[in-house]
Amino acid sequence: MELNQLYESILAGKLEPAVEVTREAIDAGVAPQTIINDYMIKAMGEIGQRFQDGKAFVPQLLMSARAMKGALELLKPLLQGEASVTIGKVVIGTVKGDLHDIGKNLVAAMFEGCGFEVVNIGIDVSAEKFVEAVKEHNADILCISALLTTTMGEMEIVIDALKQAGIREQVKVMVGGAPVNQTFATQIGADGYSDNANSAVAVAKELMGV
Ligand code: B12
Repeated sequence: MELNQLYESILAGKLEPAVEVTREAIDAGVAPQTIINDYMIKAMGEIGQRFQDGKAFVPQLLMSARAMKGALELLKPLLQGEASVTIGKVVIGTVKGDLHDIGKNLVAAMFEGCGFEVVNIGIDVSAEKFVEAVKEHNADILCISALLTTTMGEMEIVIDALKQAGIREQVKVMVGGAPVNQTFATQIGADGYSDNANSAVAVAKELMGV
C-alpha cells in the first residue's frame, strides 16, 4: 500500500483507486486524520492551485471532488469517536449561491465523531432556510460554510436574519471556508471561526463551555 497513490488518485480524479488505497490504509491501521490531512486535503489544495493557474478546469475539479468524497465515505464511520453523549446540536450548511460541500461535510463528520448531533442542511442554503433549521432543530451551534469570495457576504445576511427572527442570542454562529478568516468572522459578528475541521470542534466545545 502506497499512500501517495491516494494523493495521486484524487489529483487525477480517479475514484476507484482512491477508495481502494483508502481501504488498504484503514486496514493497515493508518489514522484517519493522517489520511485526510496529509493526502486528501493536500490533493484538493493542489488541484485548486492548478485551477487557479489555468492548468486544470472545472471537470477536473469535479472528478477530484468525487474521488475525495468517495474515499471520505469509508473514513466517516471511523471518525465517530468514543463520545456517546451528545455535547450539543449543530446545524450546518453552505450559503446561497455556493455549491462547495467537501469541507463542510468534513466539518460535519468531525463534529459527529466528537459527540455532537449534526443536522446537515446541504448546499445553496438561503438565510431563511438557515433560520428555519435553527428553530426547527433548536440548534446550539449554527455552522456556515462559504468557499467563494462572491458568496461569503451571505454569512452576514444569515446572521442578520437570525437577529430579525429574534433568535440570535439562542445560537452560537461559527463560520468557515477558504476565503473566510478571523477578521472577517469578527467583523460580521460570528462567535467562532476555524480554518479546519479539527480545530472547528475545539472552538465549538469552547463555545459550549465543555
Ligand atoms: C472542489 C472545488 C470545486 C468543486 C466543488 C465540489 C463539491 N462538491 O464541493 C466544483 C467543481 C463544483 C467547484 C465549482 C466552482 N468553483 Co471551486 N473549488 C474547488 C476547490 C478545488 C477545492 C475545495 C475543497 O473541497 N477543498 C477541500 C476542503 C477540505 O477544504 P475547504 O472547503 O476549505 O474546507 C476546510 C476549511 O475551509 C474549513 N471549513 C469549511 N467550511 C467550514 C465551515 C465552518 C463553520 C468551519 C468552522 C470551518 C469550515 O474546514 C474544512 C476542512 O478542514 C477550491 C480550491 C481550494 N483549494 O479551496 C476551488 C475554489 C473554491 N473554487 C473556485 C471557483 C472560482 C469555482 C467556480 C466559480 C468555478 C466556475 N468558474 O464555475 C465554481 C462555483 C460553483 C458554485 N456556485 O459554488 C475558486 C474560488 C475563488 C474565489 N476567490 O472565490 C477556488 C478557490 C479555486 C481557485 N483557486 O480559483 N469548485
